[in-house]
Order: sequence, then C-alpha cells, then structure tokens
Amino acid sequence: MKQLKINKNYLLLKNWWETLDLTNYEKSFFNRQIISFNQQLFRLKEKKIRIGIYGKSGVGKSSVLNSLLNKDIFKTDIINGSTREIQAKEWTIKDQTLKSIELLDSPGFDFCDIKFPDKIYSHINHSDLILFVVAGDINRNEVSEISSFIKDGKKIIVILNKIDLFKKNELKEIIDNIQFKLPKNLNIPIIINHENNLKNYIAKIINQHGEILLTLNSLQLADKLFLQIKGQRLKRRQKLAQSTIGKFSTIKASAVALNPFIFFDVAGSFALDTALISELGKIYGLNLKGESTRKIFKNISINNLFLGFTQVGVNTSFNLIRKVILLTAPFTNGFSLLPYGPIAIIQAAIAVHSTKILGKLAAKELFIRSKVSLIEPSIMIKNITFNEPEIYKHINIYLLNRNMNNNFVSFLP
Ligand SMILES: Nc1nc2c(ncn2[C@@H]2O[C@H](COP(=O)(O)OP(=O)(O)OP(=O)(O)O)[C@@H](O)[C@H]2O)c(=O)[nH]1
Ligand SMILES: [Mg+2]
Repeated sequence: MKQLKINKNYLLLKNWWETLDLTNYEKSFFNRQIISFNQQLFRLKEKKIRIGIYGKSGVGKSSVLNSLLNKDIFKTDIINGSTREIQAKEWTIKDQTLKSIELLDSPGFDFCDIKFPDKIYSHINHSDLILFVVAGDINRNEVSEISSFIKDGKKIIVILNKIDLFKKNELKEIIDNIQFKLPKNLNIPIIINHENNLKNYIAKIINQHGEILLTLNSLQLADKLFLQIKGQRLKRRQKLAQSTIGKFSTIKASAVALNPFIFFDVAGSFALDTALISELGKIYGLNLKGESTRKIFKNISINNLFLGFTQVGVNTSFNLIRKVILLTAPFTNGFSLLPYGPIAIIQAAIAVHSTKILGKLAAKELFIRSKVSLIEPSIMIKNITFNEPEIYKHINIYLLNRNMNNNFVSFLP
C-alpha cells in the first residue's frame, strides 16, 4: 500500500513535469533549478531521503553527524571553520523503511570566510529534513535562519548540543528560552544530543514520516520551479503585451492625426480594438475567434473606458500632448500636429489613452482566462493527506507565504 503511494506521487510529478513543455530558452535559463529538481525526482523514485544539518560555526554540527554515524567521518576542530563545503555520507538505521538515508554536513552559516552562503542555505533547504544544531541559548541570527526554513515549509528539528557544559537546571532554562523564541504553535522539537536519544528520535521520524517528507519536498521544489517559470513567462508576456498596446495606440493616433477633422471613425476604431484584443489573446496563449473577442470587449466595462476619457479631459497634461506629437511624427512625415490645433491633439491623446486602457483591461481578462491551463503543484500539495498534524502546519505556512509572495497581477501590462 505504502509502496503504491510513493509511486503514485512520483508518476504524478513526472507527468506534470512533462506537460510543462519548456522552451529551449527556459531550459537554459533555469538549468540549475531543473537539475536539482530532477535529482529530487530521482530520489523520490528511489526512496532516498536527504537530511541536512545547519547552524552556527563550531556548535558541533560535524560532531553530531559523527555521533549518528558512530564513526569520525566528518572533520571536527576546536577552531571554527573546519567544514568549508557541503559533504555527504550515507547512513543506515535499524528497521529502515527507506532505501537510503543521506546526511549532509554544512559549514557554519556565520563563518567569516564562507564563500557562497546563499548557495549553502539553498542546498540545505533542498533536503527533506533539517537538523538545526545549537549549543546553548539562540541569538537573533539563528532565529532568523530558522524562520526562513519554516517559511519555506521545511520540517526542522532543533538539536541542543554541548549539554555537558551546563548543569541540569541551566539546561532546562536554556530549553525554555529557545522554545520561547521559536514560532509558537508549531511545536518544533528541541532534542538534546545525549547518548542514543538523538539517534533514536531521528530514526523514528524517518521511519514514520520519511516518505511523506520526501514527497512533500519534491512537490515543494516542483512548486518553486513552477512559480519561477510562470513568473518569467508572465514577464515576457507583459513586455510583448506592452509593445503591442503601444503599437496599436500609435496606429490609432496616427489615423486620427491624418484625418484630424473627422471625429473617430467608429467602425474603424472598433476594428482596431478587436484586432488588439485578438493580438493580446495570442500573447496569452489563447486563440480567440471573432465571437469570443467581442465577448471580451463587452466584458470590459464601457464605464471603465469612459473613465479613461474623463481622465484625459481633466489631465491633458503637457507631457501627454508632447508624447502624442512624438508618437505620430513618423506618420505625419515629421510634421507636427500643432497646426491642426488643439482638437486634433486632444483626439489623438484620447486615442492613445483609451487604447492603453482597453489593452490593460483586455490583458487582465485574458490573464484570468489563461490561468486555468496549467496544473499547479500546490494543488497536489493540498491534495496529499497528512496523518501528522505537525507537517500539516508546516505546509499551511508554506502555502500562505507562497500566495503572499506571488501576486502575478503585477505582471500585467
Ligand atoms: N564540550 C563539548 N564539545 C563538543 C561537543 N560536540 C562538539 N564539541 C567540540 O566543539 C568543537 C567544534 O565541533 P565541530 O563538530 O567541528 O563543529 P562544527 O559545527 O562542525 O564546526 P564548523 O564546521 O567549523 O562550522 C570541536 O572541538 C568539538 O570537539 C559536545 O557535545 N561537548
Ligand atoms: Mg563542521
């Protein structure tokens, strides 16, 4: 049964990845993220869990890992900075349910000579479970790193090391203080590194929740990659839409400029507006036929367009007039519109302004319609059933932050 579940999630994700249909440009632009996602996908398939260790310099990260491994694998030193880069070692536990467990050692995040701190954070942030080592009460930097992991939806365990340096009552005081500084209601476990109790605790977590942690992390990586790709696609569309709207405003303004004494040719204006919507539709990946273009046109409230007119009326600033004169120059052989008098200029200004408003409103409509075409990994995350409330809480924080930080409306023209 369990076997089936992880296979199902793997196939779901693999399938999702194949439907993304990346362009060559996207493939090279997101190369690094794609590689790391593919590696995670492979680990999910193979049931290989990854545990990353993190913390200040010299708190005993490498020593903690050595005590889990029962062997001095990672280098330790009384002097800070004995670990300079990420290192990995396989670990086996009793009654292991997953195929393999990989432990990742990392340099201290506050070490003065650390070369790429962001890269190290991101590497550890890609693990399925994070062990955050402290050696006493925690400071602001440690709290901030822990909060960062939590915002990213990571499952984190705080390990209190070097307990031999404290008396029993001091130890209790320290634990209470750490607890006080950690986010409330998440019940982040604080485990003391004493004899076998850390090893037993982690082994239990892995055997009980290893698969869900592995699946969840894969989905989160997929989701983050998805958001980056989506953001980039929308930015590209935004640029294209902006230049298309600009092009149409110019055409309209020049039509007005060439016939300054005939007020808007209504039919011609409508033809241009629908052509603009249809062009924008193509940019947003929608192949609109005549009827649906008209529907969108109708959907865009006429009131909104009039709002545009009044704004021009109230606000026909010198700047706008100057812009129109510049815009229309190529179509009037460089002759200024000025001799035609203020009416032509204002008409052209209205043409530019209303086309821009129409374009923006149409883009918003098209954006909303185009959204449904992609499956979002966050939906898959929501659909996973959790039997551990702690993990469920982490996920909720992740989803909340994700939605706050990804307001794609800002990518509209
Ligand atoms: N007293 C005491 N010393 C410890 C304990 N664990 C580790 N140490 C010592 O603390 C020092 C630093 O340990 P490391 O394991 O190298 O620490 P680290 O966090 O990996 O350090 P960096 O890799 O430099 O960031 C070493 O001298 C260890 O022997 C402990 O539980 N008690
Ligand atoms: Mg170390």
